[in-house]
Amino acid sequence: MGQPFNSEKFRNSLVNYLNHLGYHNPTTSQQPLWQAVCLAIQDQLPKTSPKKAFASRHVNYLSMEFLLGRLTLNNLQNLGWTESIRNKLQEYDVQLVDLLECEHDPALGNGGLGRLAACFLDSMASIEQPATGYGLNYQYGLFRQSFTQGQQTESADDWDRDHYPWFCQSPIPAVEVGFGGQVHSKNGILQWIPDFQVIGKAHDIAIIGYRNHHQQPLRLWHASHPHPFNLKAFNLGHYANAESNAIEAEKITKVLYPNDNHAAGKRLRLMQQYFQCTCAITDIIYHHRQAGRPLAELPKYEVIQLNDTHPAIAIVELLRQLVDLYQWEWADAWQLTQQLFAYTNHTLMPEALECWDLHLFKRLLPRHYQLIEQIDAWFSATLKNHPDKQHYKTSNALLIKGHGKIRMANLSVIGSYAVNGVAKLHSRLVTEELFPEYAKLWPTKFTNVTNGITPRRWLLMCNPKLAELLNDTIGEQWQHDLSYLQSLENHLDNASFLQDYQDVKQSNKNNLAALIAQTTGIEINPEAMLDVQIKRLHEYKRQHLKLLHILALYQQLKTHPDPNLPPRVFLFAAKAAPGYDLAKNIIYAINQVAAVINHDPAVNQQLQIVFMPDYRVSLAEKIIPAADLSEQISTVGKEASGTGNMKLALNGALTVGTQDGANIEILDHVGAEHIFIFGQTVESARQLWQNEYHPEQILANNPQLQDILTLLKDGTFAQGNKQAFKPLVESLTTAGDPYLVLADFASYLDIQNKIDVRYQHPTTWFRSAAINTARCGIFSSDRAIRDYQQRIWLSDAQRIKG
Ligand code: CJB
Repeated sequence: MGQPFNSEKFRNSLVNYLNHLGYHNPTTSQQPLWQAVCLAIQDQLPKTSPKKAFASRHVNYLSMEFLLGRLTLNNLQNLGWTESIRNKLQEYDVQLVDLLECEHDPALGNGGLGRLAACFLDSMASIEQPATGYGLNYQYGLFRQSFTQGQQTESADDWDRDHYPWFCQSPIPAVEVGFGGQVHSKNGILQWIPDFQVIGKAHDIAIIGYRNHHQQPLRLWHASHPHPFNLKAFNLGHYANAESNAIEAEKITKVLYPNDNHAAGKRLRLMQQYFQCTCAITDIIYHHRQAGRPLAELPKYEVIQLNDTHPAIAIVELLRQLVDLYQWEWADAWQLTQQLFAYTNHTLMPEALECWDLHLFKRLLPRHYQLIEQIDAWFSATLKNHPDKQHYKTSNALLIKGHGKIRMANLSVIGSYAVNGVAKLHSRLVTEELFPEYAKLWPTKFTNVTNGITPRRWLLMCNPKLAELLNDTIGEQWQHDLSYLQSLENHLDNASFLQDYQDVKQSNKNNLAALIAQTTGIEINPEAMLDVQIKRLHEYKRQHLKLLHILALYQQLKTHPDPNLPPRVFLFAAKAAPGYDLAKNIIYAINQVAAVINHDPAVNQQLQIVFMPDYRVSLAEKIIPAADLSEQISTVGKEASGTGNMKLALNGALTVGTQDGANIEILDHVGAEHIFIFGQTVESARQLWQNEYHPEQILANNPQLQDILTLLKDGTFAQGNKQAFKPLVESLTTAGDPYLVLADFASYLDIQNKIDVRYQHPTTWFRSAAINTARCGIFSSDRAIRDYQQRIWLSDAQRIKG
């Protein structure tokens, strides 16, 4: 049930805010009007949620990233106020859709990991799992991307956090956070005296549950200096020095690191992590004590869920606060710590597993370093009677002094009572490949929770036409429990339902076609199959495999025109980390190939390529409802789960995918007839890697592949420049093709031919699409949160091992 909306109060607040912003009527320029509307809505929100008795512990979700996307429509929809506001604004001749475009996406995350955190907040508020999200209030979010002659260029993403209207006042005490300095011993008591102090201030965003009058905070911390201006230095004429402390402190929450699945190992990043964790731990303890509860009861009421290893230093910070500030015995403090933390692993990629340089760490956090040595010693002691003691110690220690490294994943496993992967396959590989020894030592610690997506944003909000069709066909219950989509199965033989389903897709494609024309100038054929690959640009995600497919079609059509080949639009959207040269070369290659193919009348009736710049949540919301085919073609074993795969399948795109991550579970649910699976299995890939994979042999035996690589090497797509795509070509050949692109090429082409055939039969195609919608209810993040409750967050006695 939605909350009651007070139209009169809204009008008064709106006028007041506009006056305050210096405008005198609601038909004023859109940006301030949007702000005033959001503030006027906030005025009607209750300041706190009604108190209820909750069975589950309070969850503290620690994440360096929350990729929220725009909040305005999401909030309106969850409150049930969209129509009221739409109508109210129409009285002033203002269209809600136009106003919503004023909101700049809060892009405080890179990709899947940050977006998952945002979906989980929505679900926790909607199913009333008490929770607080803890993160950073970055001044600049993920960079904005544009293309200059086909190459990615980046610019700073200033989302104007100081005027973001969805922040609300939070009466939370500021937190002091220290860095550097020395540890002194005084009367046998160790005392850390940092040499640089910053202040953390909290900014809350209310996360509004779906039609349940419930809201809870996402608490984002902002760093500043307690004495930002040094008058003495200024008076002496040292103008730059006068503000150097402020600059140093504010640097901490200046910008989001733009790496996805890659740890850069920078000092500032460690400062960010420590800053965030100290603020969160201090806040958690503060609220616990405010409630009159003894510290020893923390694990009875609280859980701290670590979203990957980025906030793992929180484990050591809690230990430090207990030992140093509250004078606990080390062993007691460590025992409590281990009962409080749970760790979600999101990747097996070695370059993404964070290892801190020991010297850097020790200089920045000398007290924490000592505590890490003690944890390491504790771990060694637990192995005292183990038959394979030495091997376990060397392969599992969190400190490897010989290499001068601290391994954060090891710290996370040792310091947590639960560890989970994010899809069945991934969780199996976590125990088999990443942490085999830990899994033997502590088998009950490890579990799986398959990821999920919020159906509010990823269906109800982004695909209103499909939502309406679902309401008309099966009623509205699916909005509260996505498993109700199953009842669509009863309508799959109803020709008029399938026609309506197809019409919704076509209408969404027409809308997207208009947006593509507006943003790129390319007029796509909206009747063509829309084949989309939208995700971060990474070799393991294999946008270059898609490119090879396009080149195969191009060459085939050039040499043997085939009017029966159904037209396709290949749509890419992806950002490459600014320092990831090969990923940028792949973007460049796709753009250059697009420029040639889109202008070649011999092929452009059947092949069109669009690379939409600046992929972000609000763009995903427009692409996903329109997609026919969802490309989920990662190298097996590399994509922990994927969540774009779930969003696309739910919205009726058929998946072409490898047996990787959650693709496998999508296959299990939708059935093999309604998905296109190809390529190596984890086992066959493992064998290839173990027996020295030879891509050159594949190439030698495949003339089509040779021709395609020649096209990339002979300057066809780069005005004669033969070097333009050298990094890409080398990665597939001389560099040994580590992501098995050539190994999967033939199988990929084969499945794509089958897809072409299937697409020529719309009735079968759209029946499969509707089946995907009907059978993807399981991928709701509400279900994922319930799994966390059952498998991880409930107390030991209540927990069911998954
Ligand atoms: N993931 O987005 C990131 N960044 C990382 O640094 C590590 C992993 C992704 O997390 C998603 C949420 O669990 C997964 O679906 C995805 O496979 C993984 O790459």
